[in-house]
Amino acid sequence: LRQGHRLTWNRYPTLRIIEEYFNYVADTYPSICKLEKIGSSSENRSITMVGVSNGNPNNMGILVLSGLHAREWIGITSALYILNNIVTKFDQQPEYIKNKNWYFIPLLNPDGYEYSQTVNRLWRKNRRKFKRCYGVDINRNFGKDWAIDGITENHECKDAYAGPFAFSEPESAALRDVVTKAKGKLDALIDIHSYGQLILYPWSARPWHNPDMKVQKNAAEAMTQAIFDSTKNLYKSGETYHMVYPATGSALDWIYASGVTHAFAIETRDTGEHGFLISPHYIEPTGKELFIAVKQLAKVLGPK
Ligand code: ING
Ligand code: ZN
Repeated sequence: LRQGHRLTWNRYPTLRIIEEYFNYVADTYPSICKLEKIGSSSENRSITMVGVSNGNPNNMGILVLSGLHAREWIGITSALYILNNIVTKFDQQPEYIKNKNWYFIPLLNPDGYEYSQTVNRLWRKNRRKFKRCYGVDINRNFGKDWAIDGITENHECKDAYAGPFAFSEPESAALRDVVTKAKGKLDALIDIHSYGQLILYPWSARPWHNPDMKVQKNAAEAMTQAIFDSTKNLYKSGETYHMVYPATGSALDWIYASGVTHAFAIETRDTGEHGFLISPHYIEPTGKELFIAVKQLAKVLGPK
């Protein structure tokens, strides 16, 4: 299937269709897209990053991440939607979109995704095998304030298990290595989750403000306003710790702490009516509003 792909916005894609789509964009838009295998999952599936760039040496970098949590299917389709809209209409994009280095990792946890598609729809973690249970919560396995709530040894049956040590998992280690390697060239992060309609910034594990909170607050409010102006759909914004719940070892906190000032997590639709089980009918409207948020962020960042 070198010339085509089976990704549509009418249903949630299988892992195979997502992989096929990655190959399709790389084959179809070779002058701006390249695939990088950034790691292998514990069940030995590839973790893929799609880089999109016009090669301008002054570009700032934006990392769009999703699929840390297996059951959050609409977050994954939202990242794919953004990727698709940027690459298929690249020439029509404004300068503040074209002059960025985009790093897309739409499916950081392929093992969990496959399991949630075939066995347990509400699976959250990866599929690492422990004595009693399976799985580490990738979004609790990063090395900033890792397991300060003690959800480590003997907690492997919990949905928010932090793992035996920070970066114990191939998925979080792969992302750490990408961020470390991009050092200084990454300016923003959008980590997409579902659900709640929230734009979140650090800290997640601590109740106090981070030093860049005002900058993030302004950018987050610009994003929620842009979504509202064009869709009348309401997103709220704030610090994860206060808006959601305390969360240790998150990708958001670690990536921010490693120097990415504009670091956000977005919780997509809805506000709880359907939650993780949101109908594929919402893939397109949710993708659209996430693209609006990402465009607004790219605009706020401006050219370097
Ligand atoms: N929510 C996130 C979670 O990991 C979050 C909330 C976002 C925590 C960003 C920390 C950082 O629990 C979902 N739905 O996964
Ligand atoms: Zn999540």
